[in-house]
Amino acid sequence: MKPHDFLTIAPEVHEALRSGQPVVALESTIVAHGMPWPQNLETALEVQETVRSGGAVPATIAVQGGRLKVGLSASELELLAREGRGVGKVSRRDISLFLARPQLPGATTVASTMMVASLAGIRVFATGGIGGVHRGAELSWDVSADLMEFTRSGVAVVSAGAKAILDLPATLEYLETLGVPVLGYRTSEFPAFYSRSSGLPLEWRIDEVSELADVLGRLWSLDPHAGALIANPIPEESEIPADLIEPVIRESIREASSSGIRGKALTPFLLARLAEVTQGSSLNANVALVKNNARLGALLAARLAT
Ligand code: PSU
Ligand code: MN
Repeated sequence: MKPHDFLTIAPEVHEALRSGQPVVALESTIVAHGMPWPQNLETALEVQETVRSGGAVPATIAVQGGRLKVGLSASELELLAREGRGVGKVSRRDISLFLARPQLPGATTVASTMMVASLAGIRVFATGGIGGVHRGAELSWDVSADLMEFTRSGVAVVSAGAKAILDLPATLEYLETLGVPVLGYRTSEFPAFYSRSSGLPLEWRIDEVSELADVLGRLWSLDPHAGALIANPIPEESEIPADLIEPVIRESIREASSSGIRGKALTPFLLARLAEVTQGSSLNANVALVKNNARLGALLAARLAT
C-alpha cells in the first residue's frame, strides 16, 4: 500500500509495517492536554516502552510541521509534552487546517489518531479512555467526535471504557446506534475508567487475545472501515472506587459549567481538576490504565500479525 502523501512515518514504524510486524498507534492529546508536565512525558515514554516489551513497535501520532507524523522521536514527544496547552488539540475536523499551517504543532485526539493510523495501515491503537457523550449532552449536544470515528477508520481501540466524567450509559447507547462492537476484555461490565465497574453490563466478554483477533479479522473482512472498542478495565491495584471519585467528578463539572468551560476545553479542564482535588491519585490511575491498555494493545497487534 502506498502511504498517503501527508504522512511522515518514522523509519522503525515504516519497516515494521512493510514487513508485517506488529505496530500499536498511540495518541498525543493525552500527552499535551490530558496530563501535566512532566508526568505526561514520563508516561508517554513508559507507554512506548510497554508496547515494545509486548513485542510491538509504538507509533505515537501527532501533526507537526504540516505533516501527519506516525512515530515520534523522544525530542518530538518532549516538545508536545512541554508546550502542553500551547499545542493544538486536533480532532478529525481540524486536521486539514493544521496541515495548511505548518507552524502550529498539534496533538491528535482519539478520533484523529484513528484516522491517521488507518491511513498508515495500523489496525490497533491503545489509549486511556475514549471520549463520548458528555453529561448534560441532551442540552449541550457535546458528543465527542471519537464515537463517530469508529464508523470510519477500521481500527481497534483499546481503552479503559470511556472517561468517567462522561455519561456512560448514553455513550454505550450511542456506540450501539453507530453499530460499534464493544468487547469486554475479561470483564462483563463496561469499565468506568478510574474504576473497574460501572454497573453497565456488556453483551460480549472475551477472555483471550486470540479470540479478540479472530472477531476483528471477521469484522474487517465484512467492513474494512469498521472500528471496535476493546474495553479493558484498570488493574485492581490502581483503581479508584466509583463512590470516591464520583462526587469529585460532579463538583468539577459544576465548576466547569459555572466558569463557562465547554467544547474542546472541557475534557482537559476536568482531568486537570480531578488530578488537583485527588492530589494526583486520579493521575496515577490514569497512568496505570494507559500502560495496561498499551500492554493489551501490543499483545493484540502481535496476534493480528501472525
Ligand atoms: N484519554 C485519557 N486522557 C485524555 C484523552 C483520552 O486518558 O486526555 C483525550 C483523547 O484524546 C480523547 C479526548 O480523544 O480526550 C476527548 O476529548 P473530547 O471530549 O473533547 O472529544
Ligand atoms: Mn466535545
